[in-house]
Amino acid sequence: MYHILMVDIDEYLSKFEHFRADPPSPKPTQPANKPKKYKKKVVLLGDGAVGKTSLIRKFVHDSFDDKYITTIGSKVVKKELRFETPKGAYLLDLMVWDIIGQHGYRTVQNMALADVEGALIVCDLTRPETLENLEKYWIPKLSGKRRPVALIMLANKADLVEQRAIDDQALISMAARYNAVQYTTSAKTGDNVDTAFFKLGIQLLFGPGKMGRARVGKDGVATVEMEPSGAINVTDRIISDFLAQDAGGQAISEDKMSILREAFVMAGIDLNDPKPSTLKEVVSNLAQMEAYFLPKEIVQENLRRRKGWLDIIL
Ligand code: G3D
Ligand code: MG
Repeated sequence: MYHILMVDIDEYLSKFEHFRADPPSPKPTQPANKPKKYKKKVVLLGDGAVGKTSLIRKFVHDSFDDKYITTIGSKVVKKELRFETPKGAYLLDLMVWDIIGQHGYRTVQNMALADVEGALIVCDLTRPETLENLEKYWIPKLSGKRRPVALIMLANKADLVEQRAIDDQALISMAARYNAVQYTTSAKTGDNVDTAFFKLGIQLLFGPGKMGRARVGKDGVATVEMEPSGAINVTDRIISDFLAQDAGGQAISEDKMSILREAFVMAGIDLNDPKPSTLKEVVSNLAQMEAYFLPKEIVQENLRRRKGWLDIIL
């Protein structure tokens, strides 16, 4: 049994609006080859009792036992997500970390946060202080990371309509400040729970770009169908990914803009009609330039991630 979920169209690259042209027309679906496999670590963050464990339990459809969290502070559960794209299938092993939400468990929390690539930050719609604490306590824990972390913000317990104490505007402006996609969810009814996890999966695999409809299986492996993403879309992602790199204060954004310009000029790219082959050159130019201000392993990882995006259109 399938039901249709809309994965929303991001506004995130509106700051690069001048790079946009008409979206590319969809390519015909090709027979699926061997799925490409990825493994990513994500974490749920938020105050105690906002519903982190319940959200995970709902998503993985199992009796997620949180006694490990109360004893050792964290627990990890794996869920395999399947994405069908016009370029074939992707399998994503999402390693979901649940942690103790009590402030002060710094060591445990920081262990769970090492190497994390995505986060669902959760507040409780009935308690405004849980939203404030995202900004005060939880988001700062992620901002020290060298690479950008995909961020989804969940306002949970949407079913408790009467007790709701946070308005939409507060949610929207918080999400906008941190470039996060935002959903109101209910771990009780399941509202938006799958959508949010799949959205995070899509961002981890393909960047925070424009994606299409998703079909999520109720049982077994879930499937998401996406519109093919065009070269412009991938260019968008590469640009924003490069700009989001934390250069340790060594490269101010003006420097970054000129590096970017140089990488594009060297490749001879036409931004109105970027060709995948020239984009490939841009990606390798950027890696060479990043080598001057980023650690080697980050440069390699950036290269691998951006090549992954190119894979979809090559
Ligand atoms: P945490 O892991 O963030 O600490 P939990 O939070 O998942 O343990 O949830 C804390 C309490 O909130 C639980 O109640 C849980 O059932 C409830 N809860 C979680 N999500 C929702 C939701 O979306 N709606 C409603 N109505 N309740 C929710 P108990 O009473 O079991 O402690
Ligand atoms: Mg918990």
